[in-house]
Amino acid sequence: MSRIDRTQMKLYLVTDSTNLAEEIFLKKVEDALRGGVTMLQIREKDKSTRDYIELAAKTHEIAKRYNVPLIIDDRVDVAMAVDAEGVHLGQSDMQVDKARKILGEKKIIGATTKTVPQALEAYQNGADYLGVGAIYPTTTKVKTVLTSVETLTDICNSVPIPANAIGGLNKDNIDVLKNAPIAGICVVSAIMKAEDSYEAAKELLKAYEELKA
Ligand code: TZP
Ligand code: MG
Repeated sequence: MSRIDRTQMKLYLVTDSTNLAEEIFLKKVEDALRGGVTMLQIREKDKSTRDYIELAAKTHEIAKRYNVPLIIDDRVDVAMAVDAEGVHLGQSDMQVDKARKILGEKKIIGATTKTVPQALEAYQNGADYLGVGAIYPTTTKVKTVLTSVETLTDICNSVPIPANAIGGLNKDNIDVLKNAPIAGICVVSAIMKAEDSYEAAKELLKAYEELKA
């Protein structure tokens, strides 16, 4: 059973509400969805559980209008509380098999993997997709190590589930991904920090589609 379609991974936006008023944050998310974002993850590291749930619920209402799945970063409980479409788990978060037990068969589970053994483990434990990176240095995630395009390619080829690339990506530097068998790109700053998130999403999607044409 497939909980996710490869084409939904094309342009994956991971949000960051740091320094943004809620109203501006939600507008940016909606602008990005209008611009063509195909999958959305809310990622909050500093919020209380209650505030995370409240913002996730509001974000989910918007995502539903665009028929885009909302994935919750790190937190299986928050995903359940807002009935999000899924959760994204890193190597220090809840194990994929444990999350699968809690969430059941219908929810999407994504996993961050940096090596082929991690990718195989995530797949065998029930992950639906993989996030791989950082491809370029990023200020969004501190202490992340870089992943080469070669390792990214090996990961994509090691499992039947879709994988996307993340980390410092923008419309002008994705050429390195031309031959990598990824399902899409994942960005934070390129959309969240853009003056116009609608234009930024539109241009990124166009750049990615041209790259892979
Ligand atoms: N995981 C690896 S890099 C990264 C995450 C969450 C952050 C990517 O953010 P940006 O702003 O697109 O570089
Ligand atoms: Mg995490």
